[in-house]
Amino acid sequence: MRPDLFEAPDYYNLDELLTEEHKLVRDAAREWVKREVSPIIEDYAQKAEFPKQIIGGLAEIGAFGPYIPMEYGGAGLDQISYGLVMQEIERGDSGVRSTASVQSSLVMYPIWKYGNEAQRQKYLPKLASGEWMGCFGLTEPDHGSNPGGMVTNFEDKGDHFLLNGAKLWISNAPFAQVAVVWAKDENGRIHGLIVERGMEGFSTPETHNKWSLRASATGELIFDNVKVPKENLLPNKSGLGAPLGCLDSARYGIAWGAIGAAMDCYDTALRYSKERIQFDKPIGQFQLQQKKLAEMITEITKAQLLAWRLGVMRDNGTATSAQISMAKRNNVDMALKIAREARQMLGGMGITGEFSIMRHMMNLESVITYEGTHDIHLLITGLDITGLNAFK
Ligand code: TGC
Ligand code: FAD
Repeated sequence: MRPDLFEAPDYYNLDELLTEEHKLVRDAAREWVKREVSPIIEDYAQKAEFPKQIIGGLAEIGAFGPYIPMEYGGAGLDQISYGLVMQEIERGDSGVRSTASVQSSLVMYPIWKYGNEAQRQKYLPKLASGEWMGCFGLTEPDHGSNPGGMVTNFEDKGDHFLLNGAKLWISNAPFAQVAVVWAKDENGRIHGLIVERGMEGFSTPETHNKWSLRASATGELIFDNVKVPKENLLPNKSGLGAPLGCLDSARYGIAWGAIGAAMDCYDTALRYSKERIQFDKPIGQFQLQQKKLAEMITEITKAQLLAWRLGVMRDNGTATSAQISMAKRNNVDMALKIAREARQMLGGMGITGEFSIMRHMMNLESVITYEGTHDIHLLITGLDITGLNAFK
């Protein structure tokens, strides 16, 4: 891959909406991605391997639990800072952002919000430092968009729970020490259980042959009569709303992250359009190429404003789940369209690993599917504005 010459577009001077702390956090993450991710990521994506050596660096830039209080090892930042960190990481690679999203929003968040003090003390500091990595098991082979139908279940055996079932498409599963697993009790009520690597009957086979998120490890979680200690049940929230509450936090981060991928594609195409000569002119001089670039920066700017406003509402506690769905859906779709256009602007070079665009494009096919598909988020908006439920 070529040297990382990324310059972040800020067409509407949106930096003026950020505090000094936001910019410090953002710039530290940006520098780290340039130094530690860009030089290696293409190679790891080609090898279909997660670069484990960056775990310590991710922890240092506050990517593991950005908004988790410092007393538990988190960075204690606000939601805008959290979003900016996700934006910068995904500028490097969506798979690396996935690892951070899962650790923060899907593992640390439920332990912090739904766990008891002993669970917080035991798990959060180790997860914040990256000493332990986590994964989140909600999706099952037969229950993706409708997780409420899950069949993974546990029985109360007196001194422990007995867990059975399987989860599919689980980010970080192949190497995670800790899994937050959603399963039904004997009454069909959904609860979160903390399952640890090494428990008998628990295995995590890796999913191979992905053309997307190749630098992120994905796998299954298989529970074959796993004895889970009773103290590993998350006591403070149950029902489908518990895992969906975690998804709100992760989807918000993705709304920012997708902007990073889009910015990288736009910046690459813009630079290429000034350097590539055809018909004795830089291709950027042709109206068709200018149309593509002008539409890209317009869409990026709109997405930046949407994410920033959502962050403000998250910080003052007024953002709704439906508003988060709108931002996740819009911004990922925006990024995917920009990746496709940018790839065309590079002609044949656009399909190679010399440039990041094709990798972003393939990654975004997962991002538009996970954390609720493009269709599901549209139906959530539809329900919110009409009051009529397409899922029932
Ligand atoms: P429904 O009856 O609407 O809701 C059940 C209960 O949940 C509450 N609720 C929420 N609570 C918090 N946050 C949200 N976003 C919530 N949405 C709903 C709701 O109020 C209700 O509470 P209660 O107290 O009345 O019981 O549920 P439904 O079965 O009709 O399903 C609704 C639907 C389709 C929107 C939902 O199930 C959904 O979002 N499906 C998409 C599934 C999904 O997003 N899976 C993601 C898996 S994790 C993942 O992809 C990680 S990728 C990680 C990475 O690598 O970055
Ligand atoms: P399905 O639910 O089978 O959907 C298939 C199609 O039907 C989609 O187009 C969908 O939009 C459409 N559809 C479904 N229902 C409706 C409806 N009511 N109306 C209209 N259209 C509908 N899950 C986890 O729990 N943890 C993870 O860490 C995780 N990581 C992932 C990593 C990757 C790389 C991928 C690809 C997925 C990951 N997932 C994870 C799973 C992800 O959340 C699911 O793939 C997603 O929710 C969709 O479920 P599904 O794949 O079963 O598709």
